[in-house]
Amino acid sequence: MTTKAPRSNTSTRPTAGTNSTATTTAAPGFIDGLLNKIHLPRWAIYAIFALICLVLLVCILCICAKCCCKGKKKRKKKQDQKINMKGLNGSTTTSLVQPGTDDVEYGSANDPRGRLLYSLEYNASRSELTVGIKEAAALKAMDAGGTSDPYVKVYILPNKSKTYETKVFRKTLQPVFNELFKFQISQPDLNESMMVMQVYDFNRFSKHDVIGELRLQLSTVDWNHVIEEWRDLSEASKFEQENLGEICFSLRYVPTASKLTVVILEAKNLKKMDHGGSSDPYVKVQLVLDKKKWKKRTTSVKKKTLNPYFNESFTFDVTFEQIQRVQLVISVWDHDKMSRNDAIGKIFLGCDATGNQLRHWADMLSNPRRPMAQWHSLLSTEQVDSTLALKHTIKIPFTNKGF
Ligand SMILES: [Ca+2]
Ligand SMILES: [Ca+2]
Repeated sequence: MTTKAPRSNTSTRPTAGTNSTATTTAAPGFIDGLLNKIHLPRWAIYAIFALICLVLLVCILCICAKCCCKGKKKRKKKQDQKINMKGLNGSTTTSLVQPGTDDVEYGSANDPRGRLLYSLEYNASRSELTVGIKEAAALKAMDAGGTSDPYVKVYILPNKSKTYETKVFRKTLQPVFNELFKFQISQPDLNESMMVMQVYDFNRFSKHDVIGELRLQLSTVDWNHVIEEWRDLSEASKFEQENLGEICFSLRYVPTASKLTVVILEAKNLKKMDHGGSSDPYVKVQLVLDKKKWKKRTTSVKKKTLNPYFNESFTFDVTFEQIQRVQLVISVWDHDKMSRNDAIGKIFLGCDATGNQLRHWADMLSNPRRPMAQWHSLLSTEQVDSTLALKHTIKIPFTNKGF
């Protein structure tokens, strides 16, 4: 304590002196006083001062940089929002993964969707039209990572009795399909029909997106030759895609216990069937064996909704032998108190199903004991019924018809 007191006295002395001297010497005097107060060597004080200046400079630079970045981010956010609004199901991640150069492409109205190589051949004596889906090129990327999982649907309008689908090719924009499909159609009908070839992007957990399509008036085709040509895909016409809605259900098969469990989970965007712009949906789960109605169960009715949530489970006894021949028919109905119930849409699964339905069925069979859930787009009842009636199931020798 005693040593400190005189020191403070000596430090005050010069400051008092500066007050009496000229103003020009006031500043150095004051600094000298301060420096004397701090018990550090001069060089250390200068170093600290320099460091403080440096820190301040860095801070100022940081603030400036942040201001600039904010402006950029805002612009980028705007771009991302643009893509999201344009994008279809599940493409939110696309915008996050690949912003920047692709933005222009997403925004433009007539963006290229790719090309399709197809062939057409008509055999008049057999009234048979053979459509070849050869390959596609430069398809539009629909998934995150800049790829698609393309497959092609082929059907004839106005009598859309049969819809064929090619295999799905994973993660490619230039699939080589090389598949042939045959339609029975008379020559007069041919001249009044239109061939539709739609390229879709398969998605495991969401609705499949149309990449593009081709429409051909068959009356304009010269049937004297086999046609084989590349054509640019155009945007799918919204007019014809009657949206009946989608349904999600899970399938589980336990071969050892011979149990097939169907869990009707939910449906969405169902077609409005009632005057109030709504429906009262319920779901019928039906098993068909050898073209005979075999077993049937029904969910509860959900009142006035187009997006019902059911989560209702149904278990059927189906042997391993039967599972290979059975058809699972799932139909969504609108309940009406006063009149007959109307069918909203239908689909069927089984070993002789096609496309998305066949995939779900195959997934179930190849993953025994595991529930496999998937979304399906509903088809018109007429279309499914005609397909079911047309089915020529391969006869497997079967001895025990105990049902
Ligand atoms: Ca996909
Ligand atoms: Ca109703």
